[in-house]
Amino acid sequence: MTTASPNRSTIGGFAGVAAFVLGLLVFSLGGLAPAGAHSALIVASPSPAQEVGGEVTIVDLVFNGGIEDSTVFLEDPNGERIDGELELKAKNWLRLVVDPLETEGQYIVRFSFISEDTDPVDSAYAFKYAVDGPDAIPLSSSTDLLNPQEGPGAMFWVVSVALVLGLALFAGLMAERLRKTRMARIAQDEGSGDASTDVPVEP
Ligand SMILES: [Cu+2]
Repeated sequence: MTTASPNRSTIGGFAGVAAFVLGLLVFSLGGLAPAGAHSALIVASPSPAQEVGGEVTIVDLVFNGGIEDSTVFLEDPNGERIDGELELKAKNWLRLVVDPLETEGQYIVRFSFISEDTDPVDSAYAFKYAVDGPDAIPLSSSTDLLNPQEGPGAMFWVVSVALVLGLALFAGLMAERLRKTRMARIAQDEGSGDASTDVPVEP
């Protein structure tokens, strides 16, 4: 009996290649995911549809990724454009500072930028200004949505590696089990005579 050894290494090799390809797939998907999406608005103050009052001079926009070459301006209830001073408070946080709003009614915040994935994004939302409305609350730098991690977090890699190792282990166990089954069958087929001496001893 000399076929058991090559079969075993063939199965083991196949399992290894399968685990490697799977691992490669998981890692490449993980690497592509964050780069494949536009940076989108996740938090704003005033927020979309919110009614604010008092002295409103600040519009904060926070995105789920980095932004570049940004433009932000307001349109007042008469459709007049209001420009202000634009600050990049963080790589994903824009602050527009304008003169205190006066005209009551709907304001449109228009913003455009180049997304982290190099795509241009052009969007807008509206809020309402009423002198007696509730105060707008500008964002503070303690907001945990600011400065998101670059790419997938550490937990993603830990889970990926564990998954690949688990799959490799499973494939190895299956290969070993298959080998044992096959050898048992061969032993059976060859009868109780000289088969027992031909089957290699378990390592
Ligand atoms: Cu995009």
